[in-house]
Amino acid sequence: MPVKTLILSHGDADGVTAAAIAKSVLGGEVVFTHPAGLLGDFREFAKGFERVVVLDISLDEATLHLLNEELRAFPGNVIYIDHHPLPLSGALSAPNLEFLHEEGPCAAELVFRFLQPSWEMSRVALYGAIGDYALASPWVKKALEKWDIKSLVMQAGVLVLALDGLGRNYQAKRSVVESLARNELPSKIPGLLQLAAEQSAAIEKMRLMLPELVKTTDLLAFVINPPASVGLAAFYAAVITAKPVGVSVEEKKGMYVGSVRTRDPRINLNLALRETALKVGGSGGGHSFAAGFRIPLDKLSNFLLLLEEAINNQLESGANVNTSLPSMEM
Ligand SMILES: [Mn+2]
Repeated sequence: MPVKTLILSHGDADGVTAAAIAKSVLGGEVVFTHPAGLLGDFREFAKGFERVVVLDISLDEATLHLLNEELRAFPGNVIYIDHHPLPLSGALSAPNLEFLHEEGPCAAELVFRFLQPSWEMSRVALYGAIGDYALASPWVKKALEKWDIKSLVMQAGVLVLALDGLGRNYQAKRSVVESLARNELPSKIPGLLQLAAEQSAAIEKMRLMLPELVKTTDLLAFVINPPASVGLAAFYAAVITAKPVGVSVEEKKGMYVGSVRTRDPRINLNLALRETALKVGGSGGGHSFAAGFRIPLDKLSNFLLLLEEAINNQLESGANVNTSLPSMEM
């Protein structure tokens, strides 16, 4: 009898590919979650499973201790694989928990290395690496030598853009995980090619509209409710205004949910967001060059002021030199 497995994973390309690789080895059901929702989703869905696998979910400062208690009380085993910087207050530990954490590689690469599926699945891990701009690892460099780069980049692009277009359509994302777990080409999965083309066009349209939508301060370029991906709105907002940091937010369920991007290796967005979001009653974090946050709607201007101040402090102290800035060229 296979171990009854629940996979709790992030809904972006890295999370979806990580889930597909895990599913190809362990089987199981997939539920998508996010840092602030993990505790609630674990409580809601883990019951009745013998093993829970958590993938690509940044540990949330505010709920860390409650989550740890929840994992300890779970009668089965937990595998937690992630690559986001750890909270300042520590990590998880429990006798029934395997906690695999490494910064630098994407989560899909870590899952591949940990679970050792057939080599064929390395292609799926590479889609995740491209989605997360995590191409600098030794494993990725070796794996890239064994796949034709043209098809690989095309397939990764189709997958990443289509997943972006699917948004919160989790049912469709679960069926993408099924197909990827069988290593089917993204362009052969019904609907993805068209969705990717539409998403690409929407991003291009947004990029061309950004000069009218973007506002700036000394260090920040920001966009409220962009017509396409908040991550790319933040990225292009910084690029077109030549500001070190781009911020974009959209309203979701009475909160502002946002993305922040930088190309400046002296800036650590994870640290800046973890402290500033908390100060306005929200939560935030991620990677040093790409991170996210959720804050109450009425706190946006306050939050932007605090963020500006935090970034300014980092630039002046020069303490957070980040040498692993990934290539954004791909
Ligand atoms: Mn990731």
